[in-house]
Amino acid sequence: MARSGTQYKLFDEPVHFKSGLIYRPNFITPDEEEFLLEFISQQRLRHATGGKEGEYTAQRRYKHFGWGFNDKSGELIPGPSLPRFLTRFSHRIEKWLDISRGRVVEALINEYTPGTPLGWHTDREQFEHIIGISLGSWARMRFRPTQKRGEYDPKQVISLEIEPRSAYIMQDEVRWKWQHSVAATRALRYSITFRTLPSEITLSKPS
Ligand SMILES: O=C(O)CCC(=O)C(=O)O
Repeated sequence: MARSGTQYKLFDEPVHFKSGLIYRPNFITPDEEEFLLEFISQQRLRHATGGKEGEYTAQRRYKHFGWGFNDKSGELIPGPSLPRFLTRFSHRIEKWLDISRGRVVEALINEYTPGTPLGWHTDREQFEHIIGISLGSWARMRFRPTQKRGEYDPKQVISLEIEPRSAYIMQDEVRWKWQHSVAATRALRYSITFRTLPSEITLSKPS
């Protein structure tokens, strides 16, 4: 399922990669997946845009909840708490990361209709941990160290078939010094990307 020269055998135990990536199958149950998909079907999703000026529309659709950041200054902007249908999962993530309640402050629902890719990128620096939950169908997600001149040692690329109901954590190197991408999906897939506050930010009260 994961290829980087090594074949990993995945059961329900988390798989820890040296780069700081953690992959965990069956993070949520089939009933929870159904519950989330039902809520997502009630949301108005928007098409993502790309290019420097947002001049093209991507196939991927999304909806954002919680904290955001100022595009110009880059500062974090406090936002509303996550909606109730997500908090059961954000609290489970906080427990998994062993961080205090309320530190998962952002959630992004992504929709990938068949054939939708997500290009190589590193997430914006305003948030700390990145945690993704997959829903609906499989996807191939890839991770590679960021290189200045685009020269990659193919042996360093981690290619992971991420299953529905699984979760991954990006922290340490894979979070800050690597890029990740999603290959064009074969079937309809949703993901929810949760992000945590940087540890230097103190929350006055749990959200
Ligand atoms: O669909 C995924 O799991 C990846 C999402 C992602 O890379 C992002 O939201 O930045």
